[in-house]
Amino acid sequence: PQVLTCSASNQNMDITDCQFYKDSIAGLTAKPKHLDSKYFYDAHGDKLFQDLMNCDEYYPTNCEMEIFTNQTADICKALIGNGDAFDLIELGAGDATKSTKLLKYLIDNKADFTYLPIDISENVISYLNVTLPVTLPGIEITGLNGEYFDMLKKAASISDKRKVVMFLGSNIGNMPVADAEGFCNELRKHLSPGDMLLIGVDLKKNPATVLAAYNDKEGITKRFNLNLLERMNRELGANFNVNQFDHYAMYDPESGACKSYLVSEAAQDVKIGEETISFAKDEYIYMEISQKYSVEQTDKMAASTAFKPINHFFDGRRWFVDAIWLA
Ligand code: AVJ
Repeated sequence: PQVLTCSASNQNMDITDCQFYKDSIAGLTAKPKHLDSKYFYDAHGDKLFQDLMNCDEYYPTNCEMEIFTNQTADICKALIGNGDAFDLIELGAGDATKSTKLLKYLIDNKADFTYLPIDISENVISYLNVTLPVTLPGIEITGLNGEYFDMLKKAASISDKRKVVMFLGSNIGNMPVADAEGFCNELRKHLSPGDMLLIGVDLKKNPATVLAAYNDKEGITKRFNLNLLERMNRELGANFNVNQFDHYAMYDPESGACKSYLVSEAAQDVKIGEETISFAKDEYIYMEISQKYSVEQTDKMAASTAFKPINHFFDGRRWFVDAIWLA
């Protein structure tokens, strides 16, 4: 099914029925104020995230690219297993640059698989459906636009093949640890023994390195965060003045939590639909967590959610791990 947005193109939709609206109001009327980082990814946010991946300080993408470039065959052989047909499902595919490394190897080696990218961004899925058959001739692709578990159910309803799920780029980091564990538990319930998860996790490292990645000099991370306010202006008819908000990032090396906030530089009122949201000067909106783990923590998480970690692939600096978890 199509995912509805609340933009002007859906004039017939009552804004108060829109999930983005409901979540935004709930978050901005809560104490402390918060928003959900999954809404970062409209077309503008997708573009800003691409810029982020290309900026000097944002290392996770480069680490995972290095792993997929240097260890392509080992990773793919582990995923192929005995060679039976499988569904390769990617949660949060984005522009699929990293997975393309693996997809190309799988196609060149005649692996029998269908690629099912799942993404919350409608923009991303239509892009992949059009471009991947051109860059990867012979690929079988079914793009799924929606929430992860809804789309996993849909994937299971159209095929009963073995499932290999990819959850890359430390997307798992966008949940606090307890939620991440709940997520892996839920994911495991959608899988059967023999299915696999290839999970990319950003590891704890020098705190200055982590913080710099979420506080880049060019201010791309700031614009990436502010884009969510701008998206509310575009799609919900809100009237945020983004010049009145500053970005604040922090990293706590003990817990591994890296968090982003937007701080109101003045006392101000913002209208969203029928609601008025008041900000005190210096009041913050908690925008995003990017949780970092130790390898031991990821292994424990696998075990406590009924997975068995069977492979670990690291970059040269051991800043990032792509692990294979067997269901
Ligand atoms: C796409 C969720 C992996 O948390 O590192 C990048 C998003 N936020 N810079 C991350 C993000 C700020 C990114 N993930």
